[in-house]
Amino acid sequence: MSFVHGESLEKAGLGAIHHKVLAGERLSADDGLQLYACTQLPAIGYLANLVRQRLHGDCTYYVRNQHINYTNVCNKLCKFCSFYVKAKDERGYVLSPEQVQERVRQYLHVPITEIHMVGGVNPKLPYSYYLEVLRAMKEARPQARLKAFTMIEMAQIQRIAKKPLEEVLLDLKAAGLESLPGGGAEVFSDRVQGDLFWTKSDSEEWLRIAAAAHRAGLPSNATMLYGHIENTEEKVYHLCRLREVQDETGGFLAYIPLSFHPERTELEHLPGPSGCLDLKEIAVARLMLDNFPHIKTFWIMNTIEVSQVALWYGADDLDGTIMDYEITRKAFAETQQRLTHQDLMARIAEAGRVPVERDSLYNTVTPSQPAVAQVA
Ligand code: V47
Repeated sequence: MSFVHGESLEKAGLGAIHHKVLAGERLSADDGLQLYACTQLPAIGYLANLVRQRLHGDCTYYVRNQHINYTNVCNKLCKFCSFYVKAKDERGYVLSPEQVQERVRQYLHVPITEIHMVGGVNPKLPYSYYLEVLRAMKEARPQARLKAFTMIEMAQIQRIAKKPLEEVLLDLKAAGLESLPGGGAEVFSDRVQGDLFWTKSDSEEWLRIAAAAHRAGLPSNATMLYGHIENTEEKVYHLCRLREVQDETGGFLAYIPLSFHPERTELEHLPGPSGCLDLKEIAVARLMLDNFPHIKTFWIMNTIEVSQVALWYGADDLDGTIMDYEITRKAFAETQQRLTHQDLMARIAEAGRVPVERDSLYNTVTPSQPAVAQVA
């Protein structure tokens, strides 16, 4: 099926959206609903790829990164999460700043440029802990960019700091923080929140903290967790609110739709999203989020194969080599949790795209001499 002359797009009911995409016009919330309702997945992918090509050509970004989870103790009790434990659980852990530093040192032989650190909301941790952990990482690996703490953790850090958010953000920045990951947004819906994550900050609070971080010079990512009990209207609302805040701050770097994995969660009875939905989320996001520079396919959750296809459905970023990803490790312990640098480049090339190594802030990393005993 060829979309080039637009007849197939007309047949798929996407003619008007096609015209807007060609003209670079913003899509409306109704357009978003129409895209989600469309069953012609390749047609949506074709449109998303027009935007992707315009913005990035064949470039596909990846980062050499390490994930660290400083604690799994969390008081939020989200039904979709297989990572957290309650305060008294014997499986609970908190890494000391020294232990976090040790984790960083473990991979000093690998040319990692980003450390992505998040954890549970653990009210036992004092304000000083967060600052010390950042300093410890920076000391061990001064060149790496620190991307840490979701908006939900930020709300807890401010609570414990008992200071205005703006001051807290500046303290964390002075301790080495350079950007924030996009987690904790889930779905901007009171209905879904009431059922799945009722103890967390609501959507407006998440957006308020993100905007404050952007104003403090800390860019962030944004996510949406899909494939559980959310509906299409809620997803379109989520995308539109992100787009509005991005119009105000310009601080979002990438949007990452997160494919829900029900295994070992309280929602284990749900089937979880299909690969087709994974691709649709990427494509609809690329079309709706016209002011987001990057759309990331998080291969750990989407699988590397679906992610390769996603590079033709609007995604321009694959995340990274990812040393030690814990959030869904329990859910799919058997699957591969890391790809070497060579693997990742080969997978991008196999998909017909051009690999470009980037750092956290999307600066291009120029290839250096391979490190001795390089594994990623
Ligand atoms: O906020 C929790 C989600 C998020 C499950 O910013 C789950 O570069 C699927 O935000 N199945 C954390 N998802 C991960 C995250 C992230 C990942 C990669 C890159 C970036 C970035 C951010 O994971 C949580 C939650 O929404 N999550 N449980 C689950 N069972």
